[in-house]
Amino acid sequence: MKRILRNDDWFHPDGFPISIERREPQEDFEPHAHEFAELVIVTGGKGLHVTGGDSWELTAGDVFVIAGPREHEYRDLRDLRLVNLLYQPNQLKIRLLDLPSVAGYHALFTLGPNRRQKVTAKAPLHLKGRELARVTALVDRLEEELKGREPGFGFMAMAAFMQIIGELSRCYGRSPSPDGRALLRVGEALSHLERNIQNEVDLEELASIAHMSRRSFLRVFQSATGTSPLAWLIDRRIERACSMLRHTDLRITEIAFEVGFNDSNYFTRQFRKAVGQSPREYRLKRG
Ligand code: RM4
Ligand code: NI
Repeated sequence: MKRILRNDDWFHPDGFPISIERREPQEDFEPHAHEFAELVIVTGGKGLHVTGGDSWELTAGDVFVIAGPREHEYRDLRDLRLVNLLYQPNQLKIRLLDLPSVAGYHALFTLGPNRRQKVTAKAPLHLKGRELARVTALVDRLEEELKGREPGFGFMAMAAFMQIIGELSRCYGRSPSPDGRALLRVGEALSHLERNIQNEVDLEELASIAHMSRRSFLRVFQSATGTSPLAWLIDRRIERACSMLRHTDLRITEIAFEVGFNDSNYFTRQFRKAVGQSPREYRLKRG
C-alpha cells in the first residue's frame, strides 16, 4: 500500500501549519504521498526526483512544489541537499493580497503541482546564485522562528513564508526553464484575469496571452485548474468579496461592483452558492 506521511508526524503539536525539514543529505526515500504539500529548494549535490511519469535530474537552485496527494520519490542520490518546507495549504489562511497578479505564482503554486503527468528533463524553476542566496536567507529566518517558538512566532514565521513564496513567484517570471515557460504562459493568463477581475472574460485575449489557440487554451486551463475560465473568475471575485466583507466597511452593493458584478442580486446568488450563506450573514459571523 502506498505510504502516506501524516500531518501529526511532521508538524509541531501546537498545530502551526508550516514546518521545515533540512535534508543534508537527502537519503533515498521510497515512493510516498503526504497529507501536506511540500515546497522543495535544492541547495546542493545531485539526484533524481521521480513523480508520476516525470523524472528530473536535480541540481542546486532547483525549486518545485509537490501537492500532497501526488506520489514522489528520490533516487540515485549523490550528496543531494535540500530544504523541504512542509505546509498545510488549507490551514495557512494567508491573505494573498496582490500575489495572484504575479504570473509565476500561478505557475509555481496553482498550475505546477496539479499538472498532468509528463516526462520533463528539469524542475520548472531554477534559481540563479543570488536568488538562491536571498531565498535561503529567508528560509533561515523562518527556521529560526519555528525553532524559537517565542510569542509572536506565528506572525513572524508566516511573514517569512509569505516572503519566500513571493520571492519565488517573481523569480519564476524572470527566467523560467523551457518546461516552465508553458506553465508561465498559462500563469500569465491567470494573472491577467486577476488584474482585470471587473471585466468580462475575453477568451480570445486569454488564449493569445497564453500563446495558444482558443481550443487548446480551454483544454490546458481545464486540466491545470480543474475548472473553466469563467468559473475561475467568479471564484476569484467571491474570494475577493469575502476579504472585503471582512476587512472593509463598504456596503454590499459597493463590494459587488468593486469585484466585478454589475448586479448586486446576481452577486448575492453567486455568493450564496459558493459560500453557503449570504454576504450579510458572512460579514456578521466573520467581521
Ligand atoms: C523525506 C523526503 C520526503 C519528505 C519527507 C518529509 O526525507 O524529503 O519527500 O516528504 O522527508
Ligand atoms: Ni515528500
